[in-house]
Amino acid sequence: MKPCLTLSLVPSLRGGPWVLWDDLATGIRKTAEFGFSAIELFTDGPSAGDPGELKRLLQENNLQLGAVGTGAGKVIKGLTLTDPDPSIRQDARTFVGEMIEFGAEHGAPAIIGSMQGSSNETANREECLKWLGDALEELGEKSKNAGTFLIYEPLNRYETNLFNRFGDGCEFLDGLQTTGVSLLADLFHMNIEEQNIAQSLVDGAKHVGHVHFADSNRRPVGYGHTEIEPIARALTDIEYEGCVSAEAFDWPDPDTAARQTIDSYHKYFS
Ligand SMILES: [Mn+2]
Repeated sequence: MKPCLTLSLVPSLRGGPWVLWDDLATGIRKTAEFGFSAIELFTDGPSAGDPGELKRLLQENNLQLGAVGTGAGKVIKGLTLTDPDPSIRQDARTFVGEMIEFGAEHGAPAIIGSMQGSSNETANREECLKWLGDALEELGEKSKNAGTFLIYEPLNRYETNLFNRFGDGCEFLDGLQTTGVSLLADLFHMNIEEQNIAQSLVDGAKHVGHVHFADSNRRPVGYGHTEIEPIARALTDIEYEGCVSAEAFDWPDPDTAARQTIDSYHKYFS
């Protein structure tokens, strides 16, 4: 497994669930110094820093790009893959496609979280699931062809009404043609929705492609009440080899949050 830290390059979203808020060079240097082996980036679009800068910084600091988030498509541009307006859905697909290409340049998958949207009075659940499925088919294949995969994230009930539970996400993926999509196990969302997080990970083992490592209150692991030990054991038992990525608040401050996360990682995974 790879301990991974999150860096937001979008200062207007301050207060969101990312640990570091530095510029790219500082964020990458700090991530390596804290002892992480990967970094997950949240950007406002398909680039970070000057041309060539990200590749150089990752190499210099011996760090992998763990994943790129696509949420800016929704929170900044107002796009989702299930908007009732077909032109907005198309723009959403185009944006995610660009993010896939951006991540793939550095060997990293893109994450579809809030970009999945929700059903509502103007678009019923059945329609939304058809649009989401079509988008995942196309974008999953695009990811595969780019040498990576796509990550779909079930969210808790307050953030989407499409898929909240990990097992429902697994079933949805099983019904798709593409094999280019895996699931994100976000321990914060799962602590709201699952009966037993560890068991859900074991049951859905083949689909686990990324982990968001956060406590019950979205603070760094150790600052909430989620019982991490059985979850860590489940991830070890299923031989999960991907990122364990701190999508957590920078509480009480970014450096302490990063240190708390890497300490928790070593406590539970070694
Ligand atoms: Mn997440």
